Amino acid sequence: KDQNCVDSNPYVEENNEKAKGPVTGSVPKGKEPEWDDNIGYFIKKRLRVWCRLPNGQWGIGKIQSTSGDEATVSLSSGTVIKVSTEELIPANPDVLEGVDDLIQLSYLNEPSVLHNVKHRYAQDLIYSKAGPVLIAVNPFKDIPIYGNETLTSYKQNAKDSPHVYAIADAAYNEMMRDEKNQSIIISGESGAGKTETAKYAMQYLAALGCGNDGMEYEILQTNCILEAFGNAKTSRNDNSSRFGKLIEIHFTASGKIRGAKIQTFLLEKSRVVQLANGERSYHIFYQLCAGAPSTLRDRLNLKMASEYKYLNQSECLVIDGVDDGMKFHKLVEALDIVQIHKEDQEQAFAMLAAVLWLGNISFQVIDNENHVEALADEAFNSAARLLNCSAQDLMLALSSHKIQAGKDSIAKKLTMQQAIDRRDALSKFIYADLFEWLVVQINKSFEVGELMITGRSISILDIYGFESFKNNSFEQFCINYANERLQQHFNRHLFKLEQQEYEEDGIDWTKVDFEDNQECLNLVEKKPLGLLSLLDEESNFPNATDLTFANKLKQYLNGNPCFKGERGRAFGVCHYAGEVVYDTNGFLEKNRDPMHSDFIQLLSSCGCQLLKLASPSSQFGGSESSMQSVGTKFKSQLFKLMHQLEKTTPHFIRCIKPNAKQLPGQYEDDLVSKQLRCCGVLEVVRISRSGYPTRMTHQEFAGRYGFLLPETNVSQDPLSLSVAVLKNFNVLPEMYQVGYTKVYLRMGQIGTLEEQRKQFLQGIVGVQKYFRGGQA
Ligand code: AD9
Ligand code: MG
Repeated sequence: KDQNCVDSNPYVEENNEKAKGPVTGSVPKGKEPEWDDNIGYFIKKRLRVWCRLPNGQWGIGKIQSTSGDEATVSLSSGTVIKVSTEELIPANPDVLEGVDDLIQLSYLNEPSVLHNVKHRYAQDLIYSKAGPVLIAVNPFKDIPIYGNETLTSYKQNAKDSPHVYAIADAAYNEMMRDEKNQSIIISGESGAGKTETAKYAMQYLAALGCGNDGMEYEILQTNCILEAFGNAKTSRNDNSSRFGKLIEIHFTASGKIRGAKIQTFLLEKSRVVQLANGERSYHIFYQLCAGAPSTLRDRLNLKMASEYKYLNQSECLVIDGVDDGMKFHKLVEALDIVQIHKEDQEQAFAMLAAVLWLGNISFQVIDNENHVEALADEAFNSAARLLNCSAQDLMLALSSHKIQAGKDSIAKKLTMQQAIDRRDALSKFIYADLFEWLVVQINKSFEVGELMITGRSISILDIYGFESFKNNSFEQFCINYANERLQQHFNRHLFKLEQQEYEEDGIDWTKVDFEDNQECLNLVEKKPLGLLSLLDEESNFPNATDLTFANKLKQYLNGNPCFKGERGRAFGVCHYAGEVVYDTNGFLEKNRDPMHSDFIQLLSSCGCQLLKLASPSSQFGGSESSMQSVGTKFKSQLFKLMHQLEKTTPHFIRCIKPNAKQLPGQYEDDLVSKQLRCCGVLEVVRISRSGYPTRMTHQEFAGRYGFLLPETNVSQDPLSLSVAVLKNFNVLPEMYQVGYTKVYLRMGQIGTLEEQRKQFLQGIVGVQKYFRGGQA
């Protein structure tokens, strides 16, 4: 294996523990004095290195001396420490401090990457490139890098530093040039800034594509609406998206916006009825309670948020710095702008109020078999009235369960817990349908015929990032599976792009293999012995439990290297971003997501037009998809999404959360490095780096190093000058390639040339000083 490749790079390993194996030593054996054969390390006196400090942080310093396998390092802080040479990691020359693109780093290793991103972040340079990928570190404060002025600079190509605008600009230009659909794929963990980034991308595209009809303005308003209904405060993010979203923006041949289409994925329904302490339900509930005008309040019999059990259970009703009442007014404005009729708005608010009142319904035991019945109190009557159904029908739906016996149906009474579960299921059902209805309405107002065939669209994907908590359930499983799919898309494209450049520039290039996550996808998707299939199978057994499901997984999946059988109800999956242990508790029920036929009956007999109109895919239609399990439906949704994205030219943005407290100016090294590793950024750079990470046009290269040649022929063209430089400094043939337009160097090579250049320039300064001294 080519020892110059970074395959053995330590930062792909778990944690920032001791670096093992050659890091980025790119100096061939026997060639340079600093290559120590015994240690296999690139060590040299005065070489800048990174080493782990006793407090676990990385420190930068210079090697003073080495003795055996111990080095004395003088740190930049002035302290001198002794470190095992094995633990030393080469640092980059000063000239590479805070480079725009990580790929420019001579030495690519964890501390160098971290330092570079941190160095930039400290100067509010929140964006960096990792090859073709944009890295965005959440500033948690407003920085003046958005808005018309910056926007115009990017539009006019006056600026090209890494920015979400630059990505949107590239997508737009490529779309116009190639007439090919584009996509901007944004990922990162919760609170990392995906949704904000997506909005800035939309803002830029709206500015580029603004026409006379104001459609761009309408499109931007959808963010406010979908955030009200689909975002909530969690412990990680005050405005956390609880659904995935893909928005396609379509353009005319002259580059003006002509329409849009929004697709959403797997809304977290459980949040409507159950909250963790300190978290909130969907913003819209609080906005409605705080901001509804008095006439609406009367019509909906609306109380304060604190009076509703669904909202007050978590002891968190407000968000610092957020005025829910004001947000409600903005929401109504946005609903007006996207042309949702006032009557429909009123119906939607009525459904929300109905859900809140449903949560307040309580039950009383009515017989000695512990069967219950809903109390016909204010909550019950308000809910029935708002749903526009008879009290009798609602009572029946909440207190009994209809069982089909041949042609007849028998109503079976419910116990307390069953009745509560049923009430909550109805609430979730209504809310999910309302959300779906809303998306359909929004899409109606942007509809412009057959959209995907235009070849002039940009899709922006803002999906939930990889999650690994202490306790992981079905939701995390679905989210991580989605990320696994996206990761595959990411890998494939980055390799393709990388290799395409070499091919186009005439570089002799052997295809690089990459860390394929197909095995993990097989584990989830394979039929009949994959996680989802087994889950469906078990979900269909009436007597199955979470434990029998876990056992079944262990029985059939143990052979897959990505599967880890754990004790009891748990099982582990080795995801591309790390191993996650899932608790099967609730998997079957969440996967079945029973669609009580009684609800369908109840709601279709009631006067709430809105839910009936929801969408063709709505549960009311009893379509095939409504018979599918949640897991299977999600899988086919993802397949459709990938298929759609596959037909686009992708642009990737990876958002990074620099601290867990959502505070500005705090950069936690470990947290950042974990994310860079998890979301695969380090891997991408590593992949990109295993080729020729340094690329300079012939002109740039000749301009920077040409003067180092003992004899420079000024008339020489940049190409011959470049080749002369490479020859003169004995850059080995396997260390570079010269393409039609650029010089390609292997990792570490530029450092050597830079050093020569520095010495040369220092020499000149020295001579100048000497002469000045002489004159004095
Ligand atoms: V989640 O997976 O939906 O929970 P996101 O979407 O990744 O998450 P979000 O975009 O909501 O995170 O960002 C969280 C918060 O960070 C925002 O509410 C802002 O307060 C803050 N943020 C994010 N990006 C920026 C930015 N570019 N400038 C300023 C930002 N603040
Ligand atoms: Mg979000």
